[in-house]
Amino acid sequence: MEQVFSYGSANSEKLRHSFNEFSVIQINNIFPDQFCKEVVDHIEDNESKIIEQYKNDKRGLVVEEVNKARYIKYFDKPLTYNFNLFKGFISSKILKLSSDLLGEEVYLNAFELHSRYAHASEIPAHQDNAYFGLKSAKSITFYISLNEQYGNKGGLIYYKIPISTTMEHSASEKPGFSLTIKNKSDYEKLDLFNPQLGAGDCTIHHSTSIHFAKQVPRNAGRVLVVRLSFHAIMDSVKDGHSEWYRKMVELNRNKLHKSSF
Ligand SMILES: O=C(O)CCC(=O)C(=O)O
Repeated sequence: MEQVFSYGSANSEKLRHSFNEFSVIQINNIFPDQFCKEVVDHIEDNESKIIEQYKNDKRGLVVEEVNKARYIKYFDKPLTYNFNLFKGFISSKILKLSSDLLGEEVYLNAFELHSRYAHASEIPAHQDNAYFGLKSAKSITFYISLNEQYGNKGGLIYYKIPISTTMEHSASEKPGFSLTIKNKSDYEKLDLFNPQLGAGDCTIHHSTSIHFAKQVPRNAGRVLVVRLSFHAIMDSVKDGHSEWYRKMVELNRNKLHKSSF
């Protein structure tokens, strides 16, 4: 079954079928190259200014130092920072795709800018709903690449698994991603989907999709990503999730602390 589509080339039933079967699909050319380039140029030209402006927002802005230069790794306020530049990403085509694929009325839960650059650390295999803690896992994520991005150069790689298969998570030993699937044997024999993304292409994954990324090789170029997640209006967070998650973050910190000695 097809998993890679060009924007507008397939009807919603075909897209949903593939999405339900694999929990991730790829849509090429969802945004024009020129728009992506404009956003990348703006971020790169104004990076120090953004870092200075949001320096006290420890949760909303994560900065990493590479070769003595400071780069945005994660930023959760692009819409507040420059609504005019980013508003194109919350257009009706994205909203329509999310409610068609999820089969639910949705709301925008998060709009973030992510960046992967040479040496960036690996992302452990996880399902997003372990972080969200939604009762019905009714959530969908658009991962829109603003540059070329490949799985073997540190981009996201997915396991092919039908939606709604839920795995147990525990604290990871990696920085930036506190959770990982507890038992490797639950997923490691599954087939992989390794997206090859150009600027303006995206993957769309369900919150039960299993995905990970390898460390970015030192010769890889920097990749910027706009990541949007939508939750179903009817879904809500499980009782006790926040306490469980806080405990996992604590365990993750302890593991990181131990491994730095
Ligand atoms: O680029 C990243 O930070 C990884 C994002 C991720 O794992 C996700 O979209 O669920």
